[in-house]
Amino acid sequence: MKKISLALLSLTLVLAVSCKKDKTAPETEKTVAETARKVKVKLESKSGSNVTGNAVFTEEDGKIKMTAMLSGLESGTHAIHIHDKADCSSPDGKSTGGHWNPTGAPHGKWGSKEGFHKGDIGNLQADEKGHAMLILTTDEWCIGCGDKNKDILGKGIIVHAGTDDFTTQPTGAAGGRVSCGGIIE
Ligand SMILES: [Cu+2]
Repeated sequence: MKKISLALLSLTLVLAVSCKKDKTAPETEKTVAETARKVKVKLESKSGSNVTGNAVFTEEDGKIKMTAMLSGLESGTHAIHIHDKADCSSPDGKSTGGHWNPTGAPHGKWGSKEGFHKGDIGNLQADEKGHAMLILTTDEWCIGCGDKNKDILGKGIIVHAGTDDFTTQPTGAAGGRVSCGGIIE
């Protein structure tokens, strides 16, 4: 009798555990999908240019991947930065303020030992058709984590007419602002 009830008990336990597994598995997957954040930013032309495009930020393995695609550029090298505000209302894009620089670092090349702004993405290359694409993956940013040194929400993307020289303070002497997009969910 003891043996039978023990066997029954273990069978019940096995059933209970497998039932629980079946129930929780899909819920776990749902949670992961809901926390992986993604923001798509539309860039509008500024300063009389025809430069438009988009930038997509996605969270992957604790890092943020940015994919920016632009068209309507003059062929050559153009600076791209994250500026302080998501406000693209002014015709020259200056409503976004200066570079996003929460850590008070000097302007520089992304990853530089001497320091760089959190918004110092760098330069992109436009081909003869005026198209440019740039991919950056970093753990220096987050989407909506609330850490003021990392959170890109509420900031703005600016593409410039000229090239970032990585040395002129605090702008990189990149010229006018030809495209703008607010990083807003
Ligand atoms: Cu800039």
